Amino acid sequence: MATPPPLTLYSCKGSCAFIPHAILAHAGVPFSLVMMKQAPDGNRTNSRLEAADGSLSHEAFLTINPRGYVPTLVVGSGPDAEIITELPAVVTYVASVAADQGHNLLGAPDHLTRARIAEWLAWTSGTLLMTGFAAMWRPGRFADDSDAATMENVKRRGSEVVSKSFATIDGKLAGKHFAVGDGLTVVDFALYLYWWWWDDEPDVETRFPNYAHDSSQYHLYYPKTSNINPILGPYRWDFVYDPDLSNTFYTFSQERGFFDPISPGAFRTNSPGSFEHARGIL
Ligand SMILES: N[C@@H](CCC(=O)N[C@@H](CS)C(=O)NCC(=O)O)C(=O)O
Repeated sequence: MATPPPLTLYSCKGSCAFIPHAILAHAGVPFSLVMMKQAPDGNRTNSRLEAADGSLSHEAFLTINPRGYVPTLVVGSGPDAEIITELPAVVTYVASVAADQGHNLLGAPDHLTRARIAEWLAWTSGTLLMTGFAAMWRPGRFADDSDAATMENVKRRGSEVVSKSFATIDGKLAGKHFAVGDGLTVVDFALYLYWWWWDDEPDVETRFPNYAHDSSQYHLYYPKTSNINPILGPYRWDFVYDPDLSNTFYTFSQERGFFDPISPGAFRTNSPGSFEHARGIL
């Protein structure tokens, strides 16, 4: 079995970087994690991610990924390190490393399956995330954020894209347990994340029953994704449950608690130590 290269994943609570993080955890691939947070002078329109533990300023992060996004993956170290950005590329890379460790999450090795995986990753990150969720939650990326009415319009457009995308996903999952072929692939990890980004939407389970079946019912989904659930709780509590979707994007939401994936249906209350817990599980 090939020795995995040194990997450093830059991530952020509540973010899409959960997907590569979950894949690495699922496959038991060792990696270093740098958790980022919004800098005090950053906000939803002008995001400025910095290391949560103060080890990396926003400017230093931009020298690693000039777009300032997570996920960012550094492969190797020193002058020969390779930096991989953009979710589909990061996911493809970590899945390749996982395959070297005996966990095939890329489906059957045929041309059509490879194209289907690329198709799902491109569509979910390019459309569902970047024009759906981003418009809903980061409307200032799309238009002047000093104009409240325009912001509401952008958010509404974003939620229409998410709704339409969920309907598409639901249709594709009818009668199936996995998105591609008959086994677990990276696409299921992506769909898992996007479900819990929107699972507090009213009626979401009845509107999208096939998708709900696979992603919201942790007790059903758990066997498929094995050991990703322990990392889910610390990821989701602040982003998804930020009640006013304000500049507290990446900070604590004490009042809402977070879903406890180990005991489905239970909500735990945050404690100030929760962020340390997020780091401690790696
Ligand atoms: N096109 C990028 C988008 C990734 C993205 O939107 N990441 C979000 C978290 S889910 C982020 O880093 N937000 C911080 C920011 O907006 O600066 C990709 O595919 O990786």
